[in-house]
Amino acid sequence: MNTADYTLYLVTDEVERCRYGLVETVRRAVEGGVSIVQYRSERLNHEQQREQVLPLQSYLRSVGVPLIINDNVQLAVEIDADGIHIGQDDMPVPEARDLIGPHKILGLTVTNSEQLANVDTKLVDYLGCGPVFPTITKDDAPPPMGIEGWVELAAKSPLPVVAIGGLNRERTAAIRATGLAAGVAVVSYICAAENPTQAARELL
Ligand code: TZP
Repeated sequence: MNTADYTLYLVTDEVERCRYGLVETVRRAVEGGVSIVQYRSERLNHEQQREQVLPLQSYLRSVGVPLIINDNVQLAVEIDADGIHIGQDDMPVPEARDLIGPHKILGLTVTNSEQLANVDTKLVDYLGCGPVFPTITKDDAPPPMGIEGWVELAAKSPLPVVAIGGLNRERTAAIRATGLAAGVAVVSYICAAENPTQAARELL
């Protein structure tokens, strides 16, 4: 299994919703303690994503923070990212693992027990579980599972679980208090924050 520090997992928003642009917002957040970053764009095409992610990758390499690419497995391979995160409707896990090789991090989104039961623990490194709370960031997100729903899934998980969806300071504290989270993942709480460094600190 490949491992990473998932404690504070920043998923990037579209650049126009990153208050200080992509790299500067991430830089400020890393200063506040972000331990891993996922590059995510639902709007840009492959070339645009590549152009946008390269400077981010070069910054993250300089500070030793891993870069995960959302969905676009091909891009992750091309730029030699540290890993990928895929959803249930994206590329099948075995195909994604074949493409990235055995040493990269592979994260999978799980939203219910049936999906959890079907996870191939030999191929997947961690699970993203959510949305825990309502989110305005992901248009096609399923209904929120609440803390109880999240605990039910996380308690059964054979892999490290990262909580996502509508997380702020109080909700993150509640998730961490369960003792079941390998980490918490946020988009808007950090990307839209006036002070991303402070926002990140609040989630630790
Ligand atoms: N997957 C489930 S919820 C979500 C993703 C990518 C978005 C979370 O964004 P926010 O702004 O932290 O609620």
